[in-house]
Amino acid sequence: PAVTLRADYRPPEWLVPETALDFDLDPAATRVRTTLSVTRNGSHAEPLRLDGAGQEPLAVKVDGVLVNDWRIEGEQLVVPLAGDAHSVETEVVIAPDRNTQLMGLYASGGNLCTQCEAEGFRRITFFPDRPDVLSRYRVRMTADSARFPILLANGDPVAQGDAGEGRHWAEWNDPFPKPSYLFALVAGDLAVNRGSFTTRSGREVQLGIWVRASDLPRTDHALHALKLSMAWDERVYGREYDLDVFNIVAVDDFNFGAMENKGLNIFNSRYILADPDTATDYDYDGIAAVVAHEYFHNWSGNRITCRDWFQLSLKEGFTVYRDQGFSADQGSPAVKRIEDVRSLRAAQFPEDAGPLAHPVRPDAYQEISNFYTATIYNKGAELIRMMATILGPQAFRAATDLYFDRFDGTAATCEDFVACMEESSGRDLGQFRLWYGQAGTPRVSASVDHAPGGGRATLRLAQRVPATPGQPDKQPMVLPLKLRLFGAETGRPLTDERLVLLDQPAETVTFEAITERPILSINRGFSAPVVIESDRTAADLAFLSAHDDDPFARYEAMQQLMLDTLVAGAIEGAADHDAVVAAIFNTLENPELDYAFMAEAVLLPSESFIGDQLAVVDPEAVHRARETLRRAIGQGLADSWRQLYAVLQQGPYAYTPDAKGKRRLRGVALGYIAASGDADTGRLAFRQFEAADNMTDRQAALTTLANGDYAEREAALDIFYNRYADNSLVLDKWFQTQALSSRADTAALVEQLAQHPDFSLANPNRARSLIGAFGVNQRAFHTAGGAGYRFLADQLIALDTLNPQTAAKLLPPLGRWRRFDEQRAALMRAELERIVAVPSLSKDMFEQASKSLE
Ligand code: HT7
Ligand code: ZN
Repeated sequence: PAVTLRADYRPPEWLVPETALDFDLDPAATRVRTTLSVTRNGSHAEPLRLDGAGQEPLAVKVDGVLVNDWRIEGEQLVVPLAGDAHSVETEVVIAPDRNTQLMGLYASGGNLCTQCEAEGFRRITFFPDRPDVLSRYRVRMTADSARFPILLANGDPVAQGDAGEGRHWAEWNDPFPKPSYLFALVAGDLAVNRGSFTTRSGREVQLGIWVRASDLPRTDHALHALKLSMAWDERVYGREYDLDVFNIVAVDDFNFGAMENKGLNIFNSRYILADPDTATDYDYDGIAAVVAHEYFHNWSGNRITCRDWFQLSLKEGFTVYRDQGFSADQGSPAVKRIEDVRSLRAAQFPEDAGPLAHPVRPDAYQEISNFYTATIYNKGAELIRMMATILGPQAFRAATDLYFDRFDGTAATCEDFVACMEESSGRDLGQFRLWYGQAGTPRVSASVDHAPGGGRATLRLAQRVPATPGQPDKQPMVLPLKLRLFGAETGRPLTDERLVLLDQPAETVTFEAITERPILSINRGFSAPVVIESDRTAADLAFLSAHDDDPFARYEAMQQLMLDTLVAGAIEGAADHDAVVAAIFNTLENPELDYAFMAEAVLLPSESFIGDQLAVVDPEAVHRARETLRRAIGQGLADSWRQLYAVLQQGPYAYTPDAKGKRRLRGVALGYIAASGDADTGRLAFRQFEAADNMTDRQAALTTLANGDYAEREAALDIFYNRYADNSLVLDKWFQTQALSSRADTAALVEQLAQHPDFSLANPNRARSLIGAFGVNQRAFHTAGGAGYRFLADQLIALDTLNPQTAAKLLPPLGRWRRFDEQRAALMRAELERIVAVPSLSKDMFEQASKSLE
């Protein structure tokens, strides 16, 4: 398969200042007439090369005259051009209703919509489909007036009218030059929730959230989040919106979360639709974060885009960093940081340690869609965060101002961004750039020496970046580590917080006037995305979990304490649980902590994360160790959980930080009550399930019931199913809850659920809710015998024929074979080999599966 190399980047041979698109929309046969004004870029004799995918040119005109000297090379349309500026017209017919890949123009729920990032535009029309060709688009759509009364595209609406014979037309004009991946149109029968926002310079922007009419009551949260995002970007980054309209359309069939098309965002409906009865607090938070993320792309992505796809993290890492800041400002920054680090560890750390590891700025790809990864997005955001930490808030803001000013209207690189950070602050980020090129999660060892009675403490730090595919040797990185010392006897801070930039393989840091044994608080706020290996004792960690003034460090100490206990339990079959139980008790009793933080702090690490700490993952041993500790916490603190469960009961539903925190902690309390094994658990959970006036409480109860062997389990699942049978987003939860169950028979149940009449691989949300959830359920997926591996491979092979992108994203659990015992590893490899051998496998799947075998 063809490999695209970063080093091969060349500027485009032809530019396209203007693009006019004329769509005659029809689900079965849509005619697309495209007129490009093209100009030669530099002096060369190359023909114009336009990317296509699957379509045939029905006609090609140059300067209005039909020509026939064009040719097809691979999937490109090659048109010889004599002069330096021409008009080139093409005509194709495409079939949106047969587009199961959901890339290009496709049908969803009777409507038509587009998805062009990364290379979907070429499935609509012939075009130089690369992000550094910026063009002004004018779009005309003609469609059946009854089936498609609403016609939307990028930019501003300019005209509309009747086309006769029951059809109508609309024209949209986007004044901002943009790459083809930001093109969008929507045609459908949609209702709108309208709002408006006045920018700080006085532009009144018409906002619209477009959904099917029955979903309209579930759009207020998204609209509110959009207004908050617009205000936040003005206040925090000085960025204003730049068009008179901003539309969002929700569709049910979508490969990703959402798409930031200029002025016309298209969303997976799960990131728009919410009401208390159908969406959890987690869903509400996710909606606000994704609405913000897509809106923020208007500057970090659209006004300044990427020169090539190797620079993807330029827009994605920065925009994730921006949406994380937004969400932190809406609620608790500490809890948000904990959530972000938890998802980094769940998705990115394993990616960085496995066969698909790649740098934040990759060097090569076969299929770019495979690079929309946790590394590009979440690790990319950590890189921006580290630069912000190193520069400090004012210098960082000055640097982003410089970046936005200097590169507005252009296609830029990660290097351009770092250079702005450097130029604006005067700091040398030469070595920091290694973060963009070296894959792998650095490991930092930290130990403190202090002679009893002495005044000096010496902190010894050493770093090591593990080898990753294609990168056997690594250079030391710059690691910004925030740290502080606390006194073991008095409990007082012995130092201020310090920012240490570890840029050598090993360094020592000394602290004077340290009069008692110091306890190290390190990587506070998770200032660097690294693994810390320290010799802190259980007592030290328990101390920090109770007294550290940095909330993240406090959480982290508790996690480490739990992890040490769980790893000992998994390896030795037994562990002392007392320190964890006592630390949790102290946390629950601390009046200074809010409920949301408490809930995060007392949750045990996931089975996968515990597995990540072992040389060879033993899924059953991990499960046993975690369940044993859960039971010890449940039983040891039974009174606390019961009391909390009662006290945290609330009146009518409210979506406020306090109410959310209470719901979260109450759900955690229910989980620990269940873990204690008390006989009334099923009844208690079922009562909550029935009495709940919101999905958060109902889902928490259902999860508890689904994980156990309760008499009420089946009834709850049936009631839930019947109540929400016509709501596909909630049915996704029904599938997902069962696929994530910790029960021993989950693998068999998931196989049955794949035969359920409501299960379909054609809808990515549904596929992810069952197949994706099963893949990350360590115990179920790795059930001895390999049935889970076979099932996943079968599903992926089937899904690949419909939607290769979604299939390829669900493959990584099979690629983790090196982490398991020989028997499991052989079974996993066999399934990967079976996948690779499938004739006509997509390049998406081939790349993921073949790399996973290497
Ligand atoms: N920038 C968007 C990426 C995206 C995407 C990528 C591949 C296939 C389908 C897709 N839909 C959206 C989303 C974002 O990061 O905001
Ligand atoms: Zn994004």
